[in-house]
Amino acid sequence: MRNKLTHVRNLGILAHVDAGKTTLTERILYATGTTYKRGEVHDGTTVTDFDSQERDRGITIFAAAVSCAWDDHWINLIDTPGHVDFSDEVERSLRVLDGAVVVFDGVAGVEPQTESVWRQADRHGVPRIAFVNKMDRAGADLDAAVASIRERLHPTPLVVQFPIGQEEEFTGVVDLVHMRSLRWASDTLEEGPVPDALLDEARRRRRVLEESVAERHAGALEEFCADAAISVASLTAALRDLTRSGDGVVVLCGSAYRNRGTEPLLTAVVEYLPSPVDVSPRGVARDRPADPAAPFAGLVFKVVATATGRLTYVRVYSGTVHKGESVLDAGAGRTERIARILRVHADRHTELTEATAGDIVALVGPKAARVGASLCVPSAPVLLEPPAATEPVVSVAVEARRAGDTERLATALAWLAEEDPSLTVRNDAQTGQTVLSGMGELHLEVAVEKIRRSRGLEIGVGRPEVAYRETVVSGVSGLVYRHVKQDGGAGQFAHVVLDVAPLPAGADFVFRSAVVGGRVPREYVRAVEAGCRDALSEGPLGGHPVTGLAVTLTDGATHVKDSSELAFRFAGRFGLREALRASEMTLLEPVTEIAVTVPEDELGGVLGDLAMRRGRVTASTTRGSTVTITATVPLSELFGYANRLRSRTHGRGTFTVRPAGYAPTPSRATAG
Ligand SMILES: Nc1nc2c(ncn2[C@@H]2O[C@H](COP(=O)(O)OP(=O)(O)OP(=O)(O)O)[C@@H](O)[C@H]2O)c(=O)[nH]1
Ligand SMILES: [Mg+2]
Repeated sequence: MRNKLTHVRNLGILAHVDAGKTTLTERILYATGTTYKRGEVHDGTTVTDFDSQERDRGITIFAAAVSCAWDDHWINLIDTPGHVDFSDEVERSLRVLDGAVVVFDGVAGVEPQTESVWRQADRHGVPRIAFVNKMDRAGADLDAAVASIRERLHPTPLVVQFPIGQEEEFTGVVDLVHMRSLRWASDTLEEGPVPDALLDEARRRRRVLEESVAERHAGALEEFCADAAISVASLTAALRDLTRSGDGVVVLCGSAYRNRGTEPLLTAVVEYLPSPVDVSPRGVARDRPADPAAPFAGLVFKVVATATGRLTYVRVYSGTVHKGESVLDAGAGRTERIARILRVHADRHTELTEATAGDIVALVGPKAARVGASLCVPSAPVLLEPPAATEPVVSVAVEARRAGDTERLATALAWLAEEDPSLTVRNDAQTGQTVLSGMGELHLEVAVEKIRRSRGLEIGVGRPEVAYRETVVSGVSGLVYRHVKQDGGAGQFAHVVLDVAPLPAGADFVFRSAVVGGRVPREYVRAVEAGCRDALSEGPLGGHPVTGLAVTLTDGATHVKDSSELAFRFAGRFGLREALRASEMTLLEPVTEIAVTVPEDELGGVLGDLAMRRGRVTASTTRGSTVTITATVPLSELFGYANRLRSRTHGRGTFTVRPAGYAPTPSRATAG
């Protein structure tokens, strides 16, 4: 069964923090007979939240892989974290998945981080199914959730179910494709006819579904016009096509916690989401199909240190790899030996003798292959597109409390950064401190705690600081820079004239050449551009990275003997450095969009506090007696906000944050 590629599904579970991803994963494992008891997040007993910090904090931090079988299909599933600080972990998973189930809170609808992961999935072209969860909660409303999906995420929702009963009484769903009821009595699923009382509603909703499908699917439209209805087979086929093309999103509902809705969701995964043969991996040549007989190629998307040793997680895209073989890390040009191949089940593993196209496995043996590495047969190397890494925005200084531990801490930090490319470690030349940078306060806190727990080190941690950038407010034109060394021996001669101008917010760097008459040969122009990029790493205000500028090379001169690419690269670098010193620059700081939900009576205090944190309120929505405030707040002002909000609202307020780019700092921050 496992080898039939069309019967494999590689999917991720994605959503905002707390939507119920881990609980749903737990129920999927239970429904498929993979586990025999149902774990709970709040008891710290789930399969995929196995890390001690995940259990203590009640949130997912690391993406965990599990596999299960359903209806003659093999499903490899990755439970991802929902907290924004771990969005790089989601990005790495999305890179190797063929489909996803996006979980929505039936009360809250689309939440900020769901919107972010939705966009991530859009970028990767990953087909999705929507699961509106928590239908047992007071205030859960499928139609409202679907409306928010339509408004905020812009797909065409194809709603194939509606709930039977609300809150405590939520006992099942009407399946609009097969026009039947599915009810759960304790843990068993009972199929039956649509209850009389719901028949009209079911017919109306089926009609809406048929119309939405017919509008977007030529085959279904033809049938709809001819017969004024669409058969079950055609409807299913059309839903599959629309899901895979991204023209529609099938919506189901249920309650993971109460174990309602899992089985139909699994059936939808098998019916609608693509198999490895239906998707083309980016970067793989056409002659490298998802076929076990093709030459082997796979992408490393996760590296973890465990008691078993270094585990290298690989998505196999083509061919077959066997235990004991040597493979090529194509980017690094290094050969790695595969000692063992493991099927991963969260923190447990089973040994395999081979892995084939479509598989997600962990390898033991590779010593140096990093996240993003392409592994392949040495005779047919191929480079696969690595997952994108995000620039860290928050840093803390870390030091070993015991002088003798410095070396061990350095080793542990290096390991962390290898496992998680969104963490970086560097030594600050000025202060001599070791600086750990990451995506947010929680990200760094988790990282440090991980070292404490796994290595038993005592670590001192400094105050968090944000990563500033610099940008051009008004530039210069006609800046002349001459790089000349002609004092005997091989000389250097490069002469450039540069214009510098600001770009609109969000744009990074543009380089143009306006040199006429071949006064600077093309290879030297490229060298000037490379030099300018070198100069962007340290701005004149405080040595921060420079962004948001256009540089134009307007003129230059060469020397017959002494000009070289190196000389022009220097000229570009020092020329732009001088131009930036002459330009009006400003400091940029990372800003976030924060959504705070509080009871109405706490609103005043929360607004006052946000104002003190330089927050700018952009929206406010009231729902019953709670208010949600959306505001733009500099990241540096949000350190410690979680505790502050908790104490101010006596634990009744919640908030979510997501990155909103960079904005100019007020002058007081510039001074510091
Ligand atoms: N009432 C209700 N609660 C649920 C349901 N599903 C999950 N929960 C609860 O919601 C909380 C969060 O669930 P998780 O499964 O940890 O959510 P998650 O999406 O994995 O969260 P992160 O991994 O931290 O992003 C837990 O307390 C669950 O018991 C549901 O269907 N109904
Ligand atoms: Mg989770």
